Amino acid sequence: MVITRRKFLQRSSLLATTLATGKTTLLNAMAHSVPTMPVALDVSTLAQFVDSLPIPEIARQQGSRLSPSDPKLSVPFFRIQARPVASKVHRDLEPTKFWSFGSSVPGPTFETRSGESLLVEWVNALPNEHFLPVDHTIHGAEADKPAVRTVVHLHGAKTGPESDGYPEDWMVPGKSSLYYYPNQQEAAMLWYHDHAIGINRLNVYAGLFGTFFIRDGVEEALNLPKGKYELPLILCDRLLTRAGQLLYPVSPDPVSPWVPEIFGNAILVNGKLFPYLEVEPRRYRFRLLNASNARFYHLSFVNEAPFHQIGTDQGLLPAPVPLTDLEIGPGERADLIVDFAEHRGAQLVLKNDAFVVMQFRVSPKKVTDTSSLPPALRPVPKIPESQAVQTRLLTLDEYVNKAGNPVMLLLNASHWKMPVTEKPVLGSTEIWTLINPTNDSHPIHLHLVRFQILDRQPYVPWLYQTKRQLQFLGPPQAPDPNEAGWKDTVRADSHMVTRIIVPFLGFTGRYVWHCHILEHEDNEMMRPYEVIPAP
Ligand SMILES: [Cu+2]
Repeated sequence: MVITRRKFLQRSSLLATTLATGKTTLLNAMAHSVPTMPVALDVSTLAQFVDSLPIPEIARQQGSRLSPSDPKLSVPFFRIQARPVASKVHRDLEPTKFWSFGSSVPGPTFETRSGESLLVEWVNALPNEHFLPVDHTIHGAEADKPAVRTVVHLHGAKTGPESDGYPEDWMVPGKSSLYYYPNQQEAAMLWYHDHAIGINRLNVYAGLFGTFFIRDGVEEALNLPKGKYELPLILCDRLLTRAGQLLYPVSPDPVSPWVPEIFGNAILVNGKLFPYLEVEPRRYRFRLLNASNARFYHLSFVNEAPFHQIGTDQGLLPAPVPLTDLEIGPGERADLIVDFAEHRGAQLVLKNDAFVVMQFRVSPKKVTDTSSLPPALRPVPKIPESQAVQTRLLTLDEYVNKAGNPVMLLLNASHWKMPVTEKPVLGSTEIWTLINPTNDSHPIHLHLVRFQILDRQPYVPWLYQTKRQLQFLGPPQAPDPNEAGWKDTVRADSHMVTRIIVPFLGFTGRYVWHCHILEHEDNEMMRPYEVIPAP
């Protein structure tokens, strides 16, 4: 795995990272433009492992409605409100003001089965003013637009375009949208989050996200740990003030407060800082989601305890992959099995490089574990490259000002509003070749579809930028073993060409693809694409 300097810095420290990159960050903001900006919390002063890990509540069905696809059927109906909440992230901090789809952050978890559709009325019950710094120079967030807008995207879902949360389909406070999720897809951990154009980074940072599980018989037949032995671990980092409130950094330019990335001083797991979880000495299944705006995590146990990854963004891997550490980028998910049987009576600390994330307290009492970790999980037939009818070469572009600070990012040098150029045919398979000349690793997400990673290959960026010549500096590298399943978000590493193979199935219509570093996405590393009917 290639680790770029920027990525190393992202991983290596918390607040210090934003200082070390020399970009427009909190330090600049504090030094130059906002003398009254609150002081960031020194998290090392807080006691660790004093709060137990919260588990988000399960979303509660509110009756049934007629199915939009078959009016003879009625389907479960949910009504979920985005609204302000206050939630304690640590015993010794005042409640933090968030926006959430539930009573705390993350919002409620949906539990559903493959092929069982449902309806959600997403309600905007937020106030009319934003509590985080909106940048009106950013496309879609101009001063004539309402400050508070939201639209919900279910990340990883095969959903019709009218229910996919197109970034311009936002609603203002007091309005709602009825979305239909057919769930015609394999078991996986999806997640819902805000996707409003130009302010998505602020709305997700405020807390507008939650998870959505699809189950199926293949998964159930494996006898994996379930019930209280299967838990979500939702990671997000936040910059907290001494008063325990959210701080979103701003640039030194008061007209354009956008910053290219943010890194918090606090890593929250299911909304808590340094939580602990009491576990039995047996197997657990942890469904990990990186819901952070920009942070890549590099996770391991302090005692280097081994574990297995059994699934990725879009469901089960062909076979468990043994690991002692795991990298997970923004938007990605990892399905993990940790067996605590060998650790009776021990306390295992999960860390992100040098930084403590959470603690597992293993009971000394012997238990019988009836779950299994089968050697084979679900076949993932490799899509042959010959199946692709089209190959698209797409660049990931960063633009800097005279001081070398990023001011905008684009996909294929194209703004959001430019005509749609990617128009795959429904039912066809394409190869998307992501050419990354920047110093960042960008997690690229395509809506609607699942795909497989073909390879990554180092290349000479300047030759491609000046002469459109792809000269490679080494052989193509196969995806990591824990990426060799169905994905919906792929790490496009710095100075690498990353190729994915994508069957476009399910629906025709307008969707988006974008970088899942939300600061990039908002400014404008996002493009529409359109699935067109077969001729
Ligand atoms: Cu990016």
